[in-house]
Amino acid sequence: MDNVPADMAFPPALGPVRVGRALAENSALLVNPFYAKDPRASFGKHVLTPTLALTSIAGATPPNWDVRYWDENLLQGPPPADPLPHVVGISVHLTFARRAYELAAWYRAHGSIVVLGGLHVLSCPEEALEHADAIAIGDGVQLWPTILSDIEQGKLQQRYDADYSRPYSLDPPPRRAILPRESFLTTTSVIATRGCHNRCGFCYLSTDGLHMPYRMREVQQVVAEIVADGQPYVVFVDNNLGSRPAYLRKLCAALRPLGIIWSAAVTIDVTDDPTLVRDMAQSGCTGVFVGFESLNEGNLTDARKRTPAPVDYARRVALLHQYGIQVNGSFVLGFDHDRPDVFARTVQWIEENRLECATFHILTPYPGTPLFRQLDAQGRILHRDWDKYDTAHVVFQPKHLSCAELDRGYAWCYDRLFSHASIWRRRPSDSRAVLAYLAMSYLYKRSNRFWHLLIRHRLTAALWGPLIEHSRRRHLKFRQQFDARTGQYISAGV
Ligand code: B12
Ligand code: SF4
Repeated sequence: MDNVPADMAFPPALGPVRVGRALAENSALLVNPFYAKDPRASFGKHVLTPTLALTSIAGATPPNWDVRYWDENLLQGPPPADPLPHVVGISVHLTFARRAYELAAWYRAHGSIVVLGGLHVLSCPEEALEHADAIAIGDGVQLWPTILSDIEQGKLQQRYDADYSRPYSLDPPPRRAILPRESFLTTTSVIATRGCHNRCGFCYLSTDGLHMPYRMREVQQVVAEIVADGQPYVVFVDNNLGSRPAYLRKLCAALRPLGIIWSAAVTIDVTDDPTLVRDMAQSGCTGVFVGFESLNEGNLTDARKRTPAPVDYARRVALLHQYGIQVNGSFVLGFDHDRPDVFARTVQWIEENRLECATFHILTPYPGTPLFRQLDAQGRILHRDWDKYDTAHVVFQPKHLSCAELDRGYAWCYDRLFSHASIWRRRPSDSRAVLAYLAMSYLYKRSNRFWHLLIRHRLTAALWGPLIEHSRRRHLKFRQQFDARTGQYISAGV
């Protein structure tokens, strides 16, 4: 943790318990707990856009309840307790489960009612129940109004269950007004679809008991949310926005007149039809996050990932680039077919294909997934210290690598990716886009000290706002040129 400022390595102190504080009736506080930042990745990642979990829960809060939001990762200290919230709702992921339980104990000791929800509660309900007055398993938007109503009537249950089969369009819009807008690059995180046509063995979507069929929201609902938030840059947080190409095409048609720019996670098969890629670009898509996972076909087969063959990845990346869409590739390291050469081969491929950005993840068996069961049965799980299940630590015994090799290789990949040489090698082939690419790369990837200052002083939106607006204008200009004549984009460098 040498390169991590103390307030990004450790959670804020909670202070002694003071009983007898005034309790604010019908007030709910929604908390996103602290997690330690990875010194190898960009500190800017957390403030790119907020998670939709808490704004969605806020959107489902009945009007007679007052609701507030606190994200400990915005470095503004511990969550408020004066006056004491009547109910505290905490989102729990496995990487910050320990902190979530600490917060739960602290608020309960003061006298608040604590409700825990989120992915880890679904994976490990018994564990979560030990720390809460009630747990919400599955879709919190359906459960939250019932939980609050039961509290009002003094008949709170310990456990509430909902699956994800209800039509998605019945959900109320998330309440983004509760967010501290100055702290995020954009507050418009949006979700259009839920689920994925794949079920990779390592993905949380394969968790036991998680029934999440693919669901799409009405395109006009999505557009209305984007317009209401009024930001130039929109981030789709869907697991895979491209699972249904016909839906994506319809969405693109509706986004096009808005003049915004957007990015989303998709699988690489979105490039099966080049006209879909064109539609994405013409509607403002300037970047995609693609889970390539591995360049080794055996690994993809083992993970049961239905995907085009890795030998065809390069052509598909080139197609996205041709339409001015930047590619942020996600790679998982430590699969059973990975040997010590996996690190250099992966980074070399990223450089050869000029991926503007990449993220690396050490293979992590999330509890309840087929991968966890397989490694557990083989006696390869090293421990159940969930804090370390953050894809930056080795938590299982790899097959053809030692734990130390995997750990060193992962660090090497990031060091290499963020090096001047690699940033330069991956510059866009169109010289007009190079300057914008370099500015963004250096600001995002090589400015962690600066990010720390921006986050602490709540300057993220103030600094990035003009850059985003500049990118949007450039993109619109290129789009006009494209529409008018050339038939081909050059990178807008967003
Ligand atoms: C946005 C996002 C982020 C953002 C967070 C931004 C921020 N400012 O907080 C950033 C980029 C920082 C991020 C980072 C990471 N992320 Co992330 N992220 C997401 C993403 C894409 C969207 C989350 C979201 O908004 N979902 C939509 C909401 C509505 O769904 P939900 O969170 O499940 O919430 C529902 C229920 O769970 C429940 N619920 C949730 N909280 C609560 C609370 C209460 C009180 C109640 C009643 C109910 C409830 O109700 C909600 C509505 O139905 C998800 C993938 C996805 N599509 O979910 C991955 C995801 C959550 N991330 C994941 C991972 C692994 C990470 C990283 C560890 C990866 C890495 N190494 O960098 C890091 C580190 C974070 C950490 N240590 O925990 C995994 C988690 C896997 C797991 N089993 O825990 C996911 C699922 C991606 C994946 N496919 O694997 N992430
Ligand atoms: S393609 Fe991505 S989102 Fe879909 S199941 Fe696989 S890892 Fe999960």
